[in-house]
Amino acid sequence: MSKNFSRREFLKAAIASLGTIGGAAASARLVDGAGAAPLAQGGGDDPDMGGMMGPHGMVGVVGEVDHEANGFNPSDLLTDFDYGEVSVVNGQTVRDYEFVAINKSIEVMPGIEFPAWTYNGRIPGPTIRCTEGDLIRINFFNGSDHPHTIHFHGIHTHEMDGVPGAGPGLIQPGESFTYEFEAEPFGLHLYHCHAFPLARHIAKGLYGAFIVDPKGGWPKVDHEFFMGMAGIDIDFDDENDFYMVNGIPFHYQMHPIDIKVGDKVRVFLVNFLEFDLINSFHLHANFFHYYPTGTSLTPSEFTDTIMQTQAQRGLIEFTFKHPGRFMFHAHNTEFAELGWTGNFNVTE
Ligand SMILES: [Cu+2]
Repeated sequence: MSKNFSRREFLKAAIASLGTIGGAAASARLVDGAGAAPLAQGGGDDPDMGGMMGPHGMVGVVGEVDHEANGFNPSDLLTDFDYGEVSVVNGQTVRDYEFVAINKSIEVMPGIEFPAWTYNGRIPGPTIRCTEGDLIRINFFNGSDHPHTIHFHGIHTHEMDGVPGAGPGLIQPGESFTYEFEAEPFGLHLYHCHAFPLARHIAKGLYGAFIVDPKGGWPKVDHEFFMGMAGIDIDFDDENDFYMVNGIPFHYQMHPIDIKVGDKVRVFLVNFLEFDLINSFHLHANFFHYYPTGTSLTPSEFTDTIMQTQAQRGLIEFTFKHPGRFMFHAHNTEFAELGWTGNFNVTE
């Protein structure tokens, strides 16, 4: 695919090529909100949606990726917090994790495979969750065919920084290393591979969230959801072709997140995006409190839209007053049309 082949052209090409594939399993077709209503009928699990069409008449997709073959389902990743193998040593909580870097083909859109690099076979990698002051040990084995690392955001020693030239540096295929540090400061952080070229190693899928709860915990809520925003550069031209939360474009548009009127909801939102500087999150028909990086218990803002540059993250808290189906999506509208869009299904 040539360098000048734009993402729009890619999208059109995808529509053209996939539209000719027969059979239910392979009937993945990108549909255009303006004039392709028949294509959008009958797909997905919710007739209210008119297939996969969002209320804005946005671009959607017909068909479903094979979550089982992928080894993860974004609906599960929302609440899949990994507390590790827990032990207590001299009064300190120790959390051990096993991380393996593996090459894996992920079906990111129906019929479209992405040759990903993953931590533990999923995108994003495990959502590490711990409490401030815990000792974290990540036993990392590189089972892939490229050198990788794990670089954690947070406070730690030079040896544990997970970059070339520090401590063990690059972990070669077949080799392993244990990253070890105390979890600080409390907040919402991330980890990712720091081998070069960095953007490529991250965009191939080597990233995940690292949540450090404050010692007394955050105020109690009814739901906590993790959302990792990112993009997919499917043709490796350093430009994203799809955008998504938790690995699969359009997933929460096809599978809305169920909550109830009056529920307190907390979203741990991380921007893992490469190749585009800014990402954003907009919630419909509501406002939310925003806690940048989650390092303070006092919100900085009461708003309905925030932006995050690369590696920025924060906590979002809200309660719906009215029932119905409400969108959340990037307010970079092009990102929304290329997959970064979803719905909350709010019931009484
Ligand atoms: Cu890497």
